[in-house]
Amino acid sequence: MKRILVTGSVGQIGSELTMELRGKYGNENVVALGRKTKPSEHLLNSGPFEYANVTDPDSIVAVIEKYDIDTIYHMAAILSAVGEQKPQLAYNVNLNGLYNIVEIARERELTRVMVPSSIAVFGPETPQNNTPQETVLRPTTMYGVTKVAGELLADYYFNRFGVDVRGLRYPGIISSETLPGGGTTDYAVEIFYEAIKNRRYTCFVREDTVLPMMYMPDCIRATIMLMEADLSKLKHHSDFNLSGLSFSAGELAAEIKKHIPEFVCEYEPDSRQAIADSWPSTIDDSAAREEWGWSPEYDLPRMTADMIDKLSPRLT
Ligand code: AKB
Repeated sequence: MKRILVTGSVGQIGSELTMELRGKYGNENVVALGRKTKPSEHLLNSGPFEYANVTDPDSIVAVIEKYDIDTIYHMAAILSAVGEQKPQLAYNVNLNGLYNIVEIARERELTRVMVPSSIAVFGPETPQNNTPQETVLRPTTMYGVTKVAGELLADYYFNRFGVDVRGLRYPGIISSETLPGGGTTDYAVEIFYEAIKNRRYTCFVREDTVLPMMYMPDCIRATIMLMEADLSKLKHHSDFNLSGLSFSAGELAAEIKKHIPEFVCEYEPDSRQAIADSWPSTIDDSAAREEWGWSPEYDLPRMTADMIDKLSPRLT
């Protein structure tokens, strides 16, 4: 039986991933870990919840021992925009935190570890369209630097010590349960909340900014699919390109307008525009498709309709 620990369980992906894993493996077998943010009642009451800090390995080991954990989904991270405001914090949480997790996995011979990466590993010198799996990794953000180093560290632990670490380069994730915190792609979530509540949104990237995105159900499915994939079929481990859908901020606003005709979107690019401009527009994820059968289910119209259906009753 798998006993799973989810770090960053109060965050955008962690909160929904924890609930999905609890449904799949049993509530008592999935331990949610937070640092200080209060978890939702749902998360708190549906299974074990503990506070610990990924930069303090002893606090993690105590939880692993208490629950006899053999698998970790390591979702705790500082995202790109906050990472540019607080680069030292991003380095500490993203890189020292990851080192602690893979080192604990090595020492305790854990079965498997999920270490998310991001499209932030790419930079201005990377081909922007249909970005290949193997390509230039020269990011210009601290977040990107920690993600490139994290991929290399994770692959090192696999090759050198046999720790089964797996990871995906997440695009921007769009979801209706928990708001993202501090990323460059957050506008693609905020726009729904503001369109439903106020019929207006001021977007912090230009109308023609195209970034790779993914709807949460696809994100959760991809994450668990990779973790359950047959190891003998994997040629890559910690750095799978992952594609869902790509659209410009203007195309997203136009799709929302089909459901909310009064919606008005304005554009006032801020410092996050430079980060967005350094990332790709579309991603080639053929390695994920070939090695573990990945294929996304949501396109822009389906994702938009589902977001509005889910959020409208809560926000109006
Ligand atoms: C961010 O915008 O920082 C994240 C990411 C693409 O990794 N959503």
